[in-house]
Amino acid sequence: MDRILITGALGQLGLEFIKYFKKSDTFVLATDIRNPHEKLSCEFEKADVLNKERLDLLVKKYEINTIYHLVAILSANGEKNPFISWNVNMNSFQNIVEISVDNNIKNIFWPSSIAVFGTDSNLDFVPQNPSMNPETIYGVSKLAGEKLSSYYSRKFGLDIRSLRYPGIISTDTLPGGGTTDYIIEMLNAAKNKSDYTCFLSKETRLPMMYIDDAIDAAVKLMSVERKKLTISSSYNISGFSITPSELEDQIKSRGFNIKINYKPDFRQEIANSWPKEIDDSSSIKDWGWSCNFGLKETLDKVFS
Ligand code: AKB
Repeated sequence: MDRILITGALGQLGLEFIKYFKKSDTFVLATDIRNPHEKLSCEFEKADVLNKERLDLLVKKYEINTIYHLVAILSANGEKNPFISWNVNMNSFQNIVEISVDNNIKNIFWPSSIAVFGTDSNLDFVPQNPSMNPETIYGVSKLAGEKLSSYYSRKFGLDIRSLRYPGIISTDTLPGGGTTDYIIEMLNAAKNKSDYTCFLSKETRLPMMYIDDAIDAAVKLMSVERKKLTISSSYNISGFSITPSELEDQIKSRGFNIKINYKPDFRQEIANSWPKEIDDSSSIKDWGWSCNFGLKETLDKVFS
């Protein structure tokens, strides 16, 4: 039986993983540096992943055998303080690896991101393994994490599995400090009948994915036999791609009378260094990835 620790559990992905695992009655210990706003459907302990001793105690106390390590400072927030971002993203990862080695935990899920790519990665349709020179500290830390995952898996027999997530769309649980956040802000503005000022230009195409696909993909990847996996760093996955102006049209065609202004800020430069479309053929081939929510299905869910 899996006994799962989720770090950064009160973030966008964490809350959805908790909901998912509840359905199968899997034991989950959620940790975060904040307290939850409402009671969670699993165990919760307030803990900072940078505090290795405390996390180690919790892992022992709850007999954890699988870790979903979700703590990260995302792209836009990372640029405001690169040193803090590197510290949180890398040292938390390092602590998780050390704790896993010390407690004989093999199974780890750790999300990477489309932020690992850069302008020389063939951004129109980014392959699994192009040249990668990320332009944000978040992307640099995710790429370093990918390299460390491969290294630690070889060195210590860990089984760290990872996906390069695009922007993730959920309107109940919100992300914080990312570059793809505009899509959720615009959708929520439409639902709340308020105007919206978009921080990216109209024509900025970025890959996105509905939250249910993001969760299903991780759970599926974690359940596949190791020998089927040919990639030890992180897998490309893709949902659909969209620009802010295409999203505006979609929202209006569904009868929402929203006024949208465009005022690109520093996040535009980040978006310019990210993929427009993703080649996820390795995920399809190795572990049977398929996306259930295209643009239409995603918007149907959001506005249901
Ligand atoms: C961000 O915008 O920073 C994240 C990501 C794509 O990893 N949503």
